[in-house]
Amino acid sequence: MRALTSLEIGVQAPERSAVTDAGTGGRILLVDDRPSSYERLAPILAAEHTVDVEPNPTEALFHAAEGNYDLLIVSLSLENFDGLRLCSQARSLERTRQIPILAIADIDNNARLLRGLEIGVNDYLTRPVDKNELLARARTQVRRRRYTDHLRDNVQNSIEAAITDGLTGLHNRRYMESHLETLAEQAALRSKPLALMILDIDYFKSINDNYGHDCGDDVLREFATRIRKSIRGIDLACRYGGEEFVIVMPETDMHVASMVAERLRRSIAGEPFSIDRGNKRIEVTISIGLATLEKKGEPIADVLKRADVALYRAKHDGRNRVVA
Ligand code: GH3
Ligand code: MG
Ligand code: MG
Ligand code: MG
Repeated sequence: MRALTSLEIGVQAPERSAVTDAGTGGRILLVDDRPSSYERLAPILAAEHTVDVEPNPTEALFHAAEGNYDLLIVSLSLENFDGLRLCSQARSLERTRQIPILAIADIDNNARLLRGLEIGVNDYLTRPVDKNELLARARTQVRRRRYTDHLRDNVQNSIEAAITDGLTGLHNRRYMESHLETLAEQAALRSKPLALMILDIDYFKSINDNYGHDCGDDVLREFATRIRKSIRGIDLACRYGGEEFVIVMPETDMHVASMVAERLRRSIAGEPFSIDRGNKRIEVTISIGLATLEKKGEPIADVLKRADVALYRAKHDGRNRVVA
């Protein structure tokens, strides 16, 4: 990869200026191959933003995809390349699609400007570029970019929060229930087995009573960690409620599921939980109820019900055991 030319022309990241502190200073990639042009524009922009200049459009696209830019400023009158084509490519690539583009056109290029707006250029300037107009338009695009990033992060966080159990980081019951039916349908469609287990910590109430609720929470977290370590990527684990967890295992028959459940049960009983930064060693056992999809089209709720009945028997028969 070719080094960017920003340093060659003496444009560097500005000191933290008032504008940068206010959060509007962005990272700008200026795609321009005429020294007379970028040697004037880059220093203007550098007063408020971090500016890189790239005269080569192919390189520019590469940098735009890798460089975490807030704004592309593209000269439409490049010597050896169509600036519009660059804009169009930036709009079609996944990694550059969301970066705002500010086009700079020669004044007689009206048709091309319209074409640019159709392609998805966000705003434009015509030469000769007015300093304050350049700054104002760049600032607006950077601000908008920051705002949409912020919105997107918020949406992603809310989605995460809605499907995750806050204590253990496993999926929550809602997520599990919205995916169970699909997993069952996929299994039926591909004639693959599907196993489901419900795990319940034995006498968890006494753990709370003996060590306190916070230690109880630590036990739940540690249990979740051990579950995570013992399942495959295609398995789905969730905290179903309180101290009860569900693991769904696609492409797993009863024989294999029993082995997985038994191994997990033994590993929990065999290695006391280290809680309170190792201060406490708490012995934990679990009971597991196991069931598999019996026939195509069977409602997954029936499988869940059978696993629950099996769990009840495991408890009734003395706990610390797997019942299918
Ligand atoms: P069993 O062997 O029959 O399962 O007995 P148990 O004590 O584990 O079952 P029970 O359902 O009587 O008690 C479950 C306890 O789990 C009661 C409840 O206070 C506790 N619990 C539920 N959610 C949490 C939690 O998020 N944190 C902690 N620390 N305790 C919880
Ligand atoms: Mg119970
Ligand atoms: Mg319990
Ligand atoms: Mg329970």
